[in-house]
Amino acid sequence: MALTDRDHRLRAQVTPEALFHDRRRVLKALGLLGAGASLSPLAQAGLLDLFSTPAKADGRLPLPHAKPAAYQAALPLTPEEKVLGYNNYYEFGMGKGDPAKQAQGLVTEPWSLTIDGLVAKPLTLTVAELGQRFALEERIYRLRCVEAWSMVIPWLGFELNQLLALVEPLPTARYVAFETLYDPKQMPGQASSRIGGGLVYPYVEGLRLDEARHPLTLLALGLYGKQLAPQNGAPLRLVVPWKYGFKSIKAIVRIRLVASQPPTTWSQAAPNEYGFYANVNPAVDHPRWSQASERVIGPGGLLDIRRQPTLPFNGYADEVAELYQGMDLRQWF
Ligand SMILES: Nc1nc2c(c(=O)[nH]1)N[C@H]1C(S)=C(S)[C@@H](COP(=O)(O)O)O[C@H]1N2
Ligand SMILES: [Mo]
Repeated sequence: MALTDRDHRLRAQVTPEALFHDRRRVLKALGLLGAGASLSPLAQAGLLDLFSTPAKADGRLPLPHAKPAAYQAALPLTPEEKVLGYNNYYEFGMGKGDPAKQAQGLVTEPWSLTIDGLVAKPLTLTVAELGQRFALEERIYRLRCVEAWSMVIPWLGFELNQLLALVEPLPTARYVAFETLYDPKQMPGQASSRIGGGLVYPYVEGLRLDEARHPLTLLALGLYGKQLAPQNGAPLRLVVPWKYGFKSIKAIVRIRLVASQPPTTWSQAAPNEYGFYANVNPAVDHPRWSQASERVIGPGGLLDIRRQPTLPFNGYADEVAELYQGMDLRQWF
């Protein structure tokens, strides 16, 4: 799908600055910029979005990349300021605005990634080497959080499959395990359960080998044409667009090929609420809320609070449904 003229116009119009001022103007007109105004919960969510916005330039370097037509989805993008300001990253706190504030000091360079386990050629590469070895592509993907909000993000990355091919998985390898940096000095949530929500750290995730090899599965080094910001998982994170966002693990230091299903952080924390597969599925509700629809964090202003139906496999069913043929997706949620 190529970008239409309308997509280009949409993109050009929705600069972070324009959006920010527009929202302030609306808030002012409504008298909501003073303290104490009473707001509906949904409007409050919009206000929280506003106040979680990082205002200053962040020094992210541009990354050269191709724009393959197949991945330029004609979807309204979530503005960059919202992608940078509304995050889940419990290593830096549980509030949506915490990572943008608390992660800025994270040292992301130099950074090494080790790929080992059941492979013929284990390998350690720096992120700089990864960037040299693999050509980056821009891929516009939907991101659907298990909390029932969604974004559309232009990632920069390469297919994880390319990296897996390099290390040559052994026939006994059936799963891939991922691990975030463990450094409680830099990641305060790892040192304090009050900040980090009591998860077991380092954050770990996993995929079946065929999921990891699927062409949609991306190792991302950037978004919106530039390096990842710390709050989005710099310097290197996973993106698996048909699964709930918690599968897309940030700040990866190790990828291990293994024989059996590896433990994953959220399914360990609450096994009845978060499964290993975590495929986006409108028909299987979270025990505490419906997954039938989602709140769109899109280009709209404060008062444009939209919900849309959740799509099976987050809209990627044509590409990935075959991976799960014959599986009961209620059981393997
Ligand atoms: N290490 C780590 N990775 C993580 C998380 C986290 O808390 N720690 N949160 C996950 C969740 S729940 C989501 S929705 C996405 C959010 O990515 P974003 O903040 O870049 O939008 O990151 C995922 N990756
Ligand atoms: Mo999430």
